[in-house]
Amino acid sequence: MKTVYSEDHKLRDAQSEIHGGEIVSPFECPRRAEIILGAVQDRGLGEVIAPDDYGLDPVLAVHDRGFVDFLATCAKEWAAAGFAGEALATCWPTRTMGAPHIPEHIDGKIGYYALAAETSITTGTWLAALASKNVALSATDLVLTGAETAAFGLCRPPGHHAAVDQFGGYCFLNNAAIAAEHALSRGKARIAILDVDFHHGNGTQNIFYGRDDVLFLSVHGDPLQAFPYFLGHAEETGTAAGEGFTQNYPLPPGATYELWCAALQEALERVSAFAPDLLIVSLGVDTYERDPISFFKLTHDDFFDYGRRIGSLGLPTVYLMEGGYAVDEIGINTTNVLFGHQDTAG
Ligand code: OKP
Ligand code: ZN
Repeated sequence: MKTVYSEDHKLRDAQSEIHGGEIVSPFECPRRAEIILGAVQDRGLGEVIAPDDYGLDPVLAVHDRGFVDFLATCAKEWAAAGFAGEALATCWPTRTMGAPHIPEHIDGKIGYYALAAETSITTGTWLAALASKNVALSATDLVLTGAETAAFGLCRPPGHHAAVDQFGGYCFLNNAAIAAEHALSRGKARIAILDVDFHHGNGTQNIFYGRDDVLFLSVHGDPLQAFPYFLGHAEETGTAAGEGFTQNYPLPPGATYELWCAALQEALERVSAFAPDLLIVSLGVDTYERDPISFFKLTHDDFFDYGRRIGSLGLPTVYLMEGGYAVDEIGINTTNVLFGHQDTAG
């Protein structure tokens, strides 16, 4: 399987994350991608190639124009306002306010576009996010052109929390959604997105919630107990034409692989019944037993096992990297899924 990778991920190198009331060094760090790349090369998964540049059109097919402009200029505006630190949201339009206007001051504007406070915006963030969506699109094109039956986009920063006009949870542009929309624009009729990251893919769900051409399925920590806390419940199944095209599988703290795998099997049956032209896997390996911010208990072998299950569907498949914060072991866990896939898909 080929891997698409861009060094530009390194431009996203934030120093601050709000965690447990402290400012800590971010869990989502450049070393994550370096370790995954190392495992891809050391284990001989396949060729590693650089992405093409797809410009902004595929981004604007998914995200709001004002949001995109905000991401591109936020760090500059923050510095121009006289703030010394990295840009962080501290004020939101909350449940009692609505948002009748978008604030002009960057301190308010960042709150309007943020879905959480932990994620800072730095000067390199926008270029890294652009490179990450190029990685996703290039990996998708490897499969769309028929050159490959599966591909791996080593995206960093991740994307699945980014909504039409919101960033947060370490995500800025929704790589999986951008890839899905791109596949539709290239003549594919039905896309399935399977999100196996520990956290619910609220952004992806938001983007396709009213649509019947993109099936979204997510297995994740129960939002009553885990980030993003306000979306990802089992009763969220889509709206209007999209009714029945979203399915969530929230699982409780300490869920075993047996339980996790039963949910995955249900999701895979839904994928098969939908008969998509393309399967996009939002691949987060923060389901790992030693992940520092998650509560599932998957082992190295479990990643290989579920990769086999996904591969056995026999679908054209694009894996796009999302989370995973046990950095020393992120490479083995990620490549185990990809080798598992190859084991059954051939
Ligand atoms: C990104 B991805 C603060 C909770 C916020 C953010 C987690 C983002 C995960 N203590 N944590 O889905 O792996
Ligand atoms: Zn995650």
